[in-house]
Amino acid sequence: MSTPTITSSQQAIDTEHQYGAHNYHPLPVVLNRGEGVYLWDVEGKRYYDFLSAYSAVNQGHCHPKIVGALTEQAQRLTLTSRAFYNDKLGAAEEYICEYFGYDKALYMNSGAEAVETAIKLARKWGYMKKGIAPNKAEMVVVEHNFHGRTTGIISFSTDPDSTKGFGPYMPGYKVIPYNDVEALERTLQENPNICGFLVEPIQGEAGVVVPDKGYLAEAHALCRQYNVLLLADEIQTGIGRTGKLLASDYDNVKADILILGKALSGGVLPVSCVLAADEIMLCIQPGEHGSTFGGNPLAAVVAIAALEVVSEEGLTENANRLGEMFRERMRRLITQRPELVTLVRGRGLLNAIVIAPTPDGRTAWDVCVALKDKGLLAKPTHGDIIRFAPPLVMTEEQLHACCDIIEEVILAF
Ligand code: IF1
Repeated sequence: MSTPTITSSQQAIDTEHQYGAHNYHPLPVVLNRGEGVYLWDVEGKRYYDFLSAYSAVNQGHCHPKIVGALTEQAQRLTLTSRAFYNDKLGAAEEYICEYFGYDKALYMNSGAEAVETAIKLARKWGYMKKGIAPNKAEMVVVEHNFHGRTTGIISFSTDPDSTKGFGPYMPGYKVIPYNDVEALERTLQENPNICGFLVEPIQGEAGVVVPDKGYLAEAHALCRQYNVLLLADEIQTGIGRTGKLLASDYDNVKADILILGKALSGGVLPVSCVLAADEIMLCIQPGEHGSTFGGNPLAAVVAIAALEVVSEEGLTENANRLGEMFRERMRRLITQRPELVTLVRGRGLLNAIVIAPTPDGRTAWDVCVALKDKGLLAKPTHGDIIRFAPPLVMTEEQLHACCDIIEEVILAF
């Protein structure tokens, strides 16, 4: 059986259509190389990446330090399972605990796995430390949440596209409005069996929804008051993306359980991690949780390198500075095309614009196709929102070149 060779974008698209599940509707572009803020398609056309694989490539594509760590370790030892120790995991646990200020780390692979881990940890803590009756622990989540796609996580999704046709659903969740402290307080008052409040400090998939200043701080104070853990899902908003190391930092909140993923590996392989204090993390005892690849030595060295790059290259500060410039440029578009661009919002280099449908029915998708044709890749979400999230290594000059492309497309749309 010879290995198929892809020589054209259309051939790649056709092959995927024939042999791949149809669980995505990608923009019609086929990429085969990435470097920094750039991607190239099979025909050699270069693009600015304005999605960063949903914030997994904060450090830029194929960052040499991260790829170097990967390739060196890949020739030594990639996987032992946790049946034995390896000489890299302890260092990666110590490094990430020091980096974010926690006692213990539990490495997993995908973001959803880390979220499931955090939910199990909060429940265990609820039984062992809060004294909740067996199987009665409940979690508070918010409307328009996105925490992954496992059957457990979609059980508390409010998005029909994530949930319909996948029941039955896991019980044990209370859904409240986002950015609503009163709703949280009522729910905590009325339900003594709540072990945790799981929330994105800024909602990514919902369309980069930034809550009121102080929301997370007030939520954390209520969690403390009612002996409930705050679980911050920073898988998309963490690791410098929003102009702070964590989006929780905007409210000076240190979550009881911190959930990281995506850019924790700089996009070279799946790495996620859950961090907590000893009195929480040690509620999971030997043999009670894990995964084949969780904490493998390859992921361990990659995670350290990925975090070192963020610090060494000042990516958080760069995201903050360039984010201000970006939103200023986008706000000009509202003035120039108010009937088309109705909203700009975001923090750091996690931003979104809302596109109103045109009289002839063109939508945010058509804007993204036009952007692609001009050499910039972004993807719409929920029909009318375009998320703009370039790698945090972008220079000011590159950012303005990208804003020029967006401006050209919007003004001509
Ligand atoms: C898809 C969305 C973004 C996440 C947060 C956990 C996870 C994600 C805040 C799970 C993952 C990805 C999943 C990917 C597209 C992308 C996404 F559109 F789905 F919602 F970014 F907004 N928490 N988000 O954003 O992490 O298991 O994927 O590693 O499923 O299409 P994962």
